[in-house]
Amino acid sequence: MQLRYRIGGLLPLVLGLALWTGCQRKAAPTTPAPVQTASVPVCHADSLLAFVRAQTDFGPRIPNSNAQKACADWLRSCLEACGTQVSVQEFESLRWDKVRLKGYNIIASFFPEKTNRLLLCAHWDSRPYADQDSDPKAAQTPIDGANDGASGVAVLLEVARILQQNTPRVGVDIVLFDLEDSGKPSDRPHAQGDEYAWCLGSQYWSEHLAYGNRPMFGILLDMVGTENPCFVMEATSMYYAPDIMRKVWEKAALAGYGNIFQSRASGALIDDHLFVNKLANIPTIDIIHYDNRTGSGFFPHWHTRNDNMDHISASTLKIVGDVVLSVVFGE
Ligand code: AHN
Ligand code: ZN
Repeated sequence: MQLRYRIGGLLPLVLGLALWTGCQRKAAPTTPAPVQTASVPVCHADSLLAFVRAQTDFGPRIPNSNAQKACADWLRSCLEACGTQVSVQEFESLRWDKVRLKGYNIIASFFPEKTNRLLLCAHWDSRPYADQDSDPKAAQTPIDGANDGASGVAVLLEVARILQQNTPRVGVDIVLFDLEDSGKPSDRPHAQGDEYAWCLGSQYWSEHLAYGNRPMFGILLDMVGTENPCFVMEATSMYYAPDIMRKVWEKAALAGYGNIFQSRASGALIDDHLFVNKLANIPTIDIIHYDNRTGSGFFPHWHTRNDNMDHISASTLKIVGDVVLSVVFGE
């Protein structure tokens, strides 16, 4: 009785399994082959860290300084070593107080013959004033800008190194903007048009863009290297390039970084992407550490003397770099 019961219980299961495997076998020829995803190269954490340190070792890369010129030369040769054409766009702009600043935008064009192209950009200058420092006496001190400046550039130098060995279907323009961070110090009275005192390099680049193979879209990296990163769907990016934002955030989520690339919205920021969108008409998003639940909204050491190498995280840099590579090699 007990035995018959057991057999009776097993039989449908065995039959069911046979039918199921049979179905599987029959269905196989008509099932489309899985989509072949091109293999995507990844960043090296050590290399990323070394690229940040190499920049901060010059000291603050502030306008009209020796460090600025030395770092510009180094960035140029670093990109040239990746086997591509590099040009340096020299220009002059007026600071908020009408002081004349010399600037150097550094432009590397990978696979210039390709018509479908992407723009990857970051600012390489550092802020001349630690005007958010807890010590007001530091307000005149220039900062290292390890996160605010060097982090985004480090990711792009690593992408450049990888582009030397791996060829995506699209061409890539890497543009390192100068004079992003010379905006008015926070203790000065606010005036209309102050936003134009920021992002002088991207304004110049966008206004002097030669017609060629224009990038289809752009990604700006800013403050992408601290511990506990938080990237949100920033409103200027969502206004000009919502599809790009969703595309990049989807790639990040697929890679398991949905907790870092959050689907929350933020207010509109003034950053280089605003001018690239407005003046160059290239839909461009900003991957920027922004958490509107805390103080300034930016990372804790923003515009302070503590924005230095001590607070740089190799794993954050690698996460951002790998997401950028998944976009570049997914196009
Ligand atoms: C302003 O604070 C106006 N914009 C933030 C953009 C920025 C500053 N990125 C780096 N430093
Ligand atoms: Zn800044």
